[in-house]
Amino acid sequence: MQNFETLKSLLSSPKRIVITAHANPDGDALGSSLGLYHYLKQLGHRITVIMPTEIPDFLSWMKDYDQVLVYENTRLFSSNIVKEAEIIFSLDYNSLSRTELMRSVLKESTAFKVMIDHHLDPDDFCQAVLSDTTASSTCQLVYEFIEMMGDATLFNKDILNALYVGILTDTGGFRYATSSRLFNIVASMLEYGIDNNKLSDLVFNAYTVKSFNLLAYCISECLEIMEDCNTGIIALSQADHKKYNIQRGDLEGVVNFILKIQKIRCAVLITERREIVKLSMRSKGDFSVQEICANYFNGGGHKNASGGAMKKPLKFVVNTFKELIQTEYKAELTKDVVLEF
Ligand SMILES: [Mn+2]
Repeated sequence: MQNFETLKSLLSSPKRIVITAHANPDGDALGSSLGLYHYLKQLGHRITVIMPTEIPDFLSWMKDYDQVLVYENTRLFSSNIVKEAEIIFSLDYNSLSRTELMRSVLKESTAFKVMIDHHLDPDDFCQAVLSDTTASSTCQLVYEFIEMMGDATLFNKDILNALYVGILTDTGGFRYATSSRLFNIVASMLEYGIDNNKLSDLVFNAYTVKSFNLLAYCISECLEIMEDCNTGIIALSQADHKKYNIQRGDLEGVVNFILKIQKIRCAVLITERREIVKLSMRSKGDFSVQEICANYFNGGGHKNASGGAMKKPLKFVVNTFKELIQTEYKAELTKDVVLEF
């Protein structure tokens, strides 16, 4: 970790600390933030966790969920806390743009900034950086950070439950982005008494009736399969958003369902918002949606999970995507994959 010693000495006396993560926080963003919060609290710091936008309801059982400030609802109050912070942690994002409306107040802050993240191509806005794209999740990196600090004795249930959530969500329940390094960490967590069954149930069996019906609608009415390209598309219009009263988080995980179809290697969820059309892409194996998002849709992320956006009408974006797949990626998407075990 870059500048680790400076950070360590800063943390050796009580500080005013702000922990942030990306807009539309997911299990990894919230889990890593709360995990770090429960750790730093034991060192005697004054810590505030601030998320740019609303945090998902299905994680409301997490310890100190109600202590998290949502910037979009508390702008002035939260801005003042950011301005007074001596250390700011940026978790699970690598570019200030990912914090949306928090961007400017974070940019102006003179606090010592720390990035802990696992996305590709980090921007240069932090003094201390723990960026590792081979890590399953930011939660894994926070676990390793606490170990690096020499504080493994401070691990407790609050920290580990929170970190386990992000490991579960970012690996899809240990289906991808795993490694022996991760499983060693998970083994230590289980030895500590973390309850995998209970946490997996809370994280993965968490549909509301509304979001479950919405998923059914997406699959039955909006799914289009490009069979000759092993690609699946779900596109939702503004009218769909109105009709189904779609809120932030309601579409969480929908895109992953497309990959459950045999042979599908590339999946995209395209949603039309008020002024922008957003794309959320997933892929299997070596096929990189990060490249597509970065090159054509002003975005990025991970090889197998990326996002992008375009200020164009929905139809235009859908057609752009389809054309791109047909002309640029068809060969790669349909080449035989030899399965060897
Ligand atoms: Mn993550």
